[in-house]
Amino acid sequence: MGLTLYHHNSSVCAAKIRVALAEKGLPWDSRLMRLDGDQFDPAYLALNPAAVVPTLVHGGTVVTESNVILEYLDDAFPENPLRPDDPAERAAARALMMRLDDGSDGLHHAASVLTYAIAYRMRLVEAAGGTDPDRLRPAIEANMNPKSRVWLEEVVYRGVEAPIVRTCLLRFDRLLDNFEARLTDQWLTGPRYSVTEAAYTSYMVRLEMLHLGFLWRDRPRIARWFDRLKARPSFAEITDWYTPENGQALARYGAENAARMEALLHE
Ligand SMILES: N[C@@H](CCC(=O)N[C@@H](CS)C(=O)NCC(=O)O)C(=O)O
Repeated sequence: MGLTLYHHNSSVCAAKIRVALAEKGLPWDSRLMRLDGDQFDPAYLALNPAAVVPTLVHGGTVVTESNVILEYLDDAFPENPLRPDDPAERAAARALMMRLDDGSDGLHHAASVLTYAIAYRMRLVEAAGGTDPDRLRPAIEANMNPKSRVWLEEVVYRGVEAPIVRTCLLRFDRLLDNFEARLTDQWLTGPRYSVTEAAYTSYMVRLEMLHLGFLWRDRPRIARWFDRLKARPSFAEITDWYTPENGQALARYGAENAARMEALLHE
């Protein structure tokens, strides 16, 4: 029974699964989504009614929600376990993974806000020929999932000056405080590489691509931990999938906004 993953080039939550599959040494078939409307195809909605990636299909079993997929992989394929053995460390791993989930208070949401505010909004600004809300509104309506529109409209209009951007930056700052304190050991939740690393590496990559690496400039344990993650073969499962266009947009606008983002942190 093979594994099939529906995913996307630059989706941070789909990258989590590719990393875990590589760490566990599991082969899989790729179904790459464009997320340009194909997520609403009835055949895909039957697998994932929320119309998001990732979705894992294993024989007759369909699993959605990236954190649930990570746990499913560990249960279905116990070899090379990713969850810690120790109950306290396992609980800590679960709690950290939940921080990614927690709706509009969560870190996944924060990553989306930062990505749009710094970089991806510029596609819409370019399509609209400027930042005038009356010209941007049709571009937003044509390009964005209605669910995302609720919280991203302000970010598209105001970029990094939207108040929610600072809130999301501080959310990562607090997380990294927690990481720095945990990393007295080699890994975040215990003595071996775990599901916590699989879950967070793609978010670290996104922060770095957006030139937000100043968040760990004074956090040396995080810097060393991130270097160790980069040295693992599974790291390529994040970086190799980015399209050059997405990578260039994140890097270019990240560089342009880096000084302002660092100032926001200290405001
Ligand atoms: N809680 C879900 C979040 C899934 C999610 O938001 N996926 C994003 C990509 S990272 C997506 O598919 N977005 C497409 C859209 O909003 O249209 C999970 O962890 O699987």
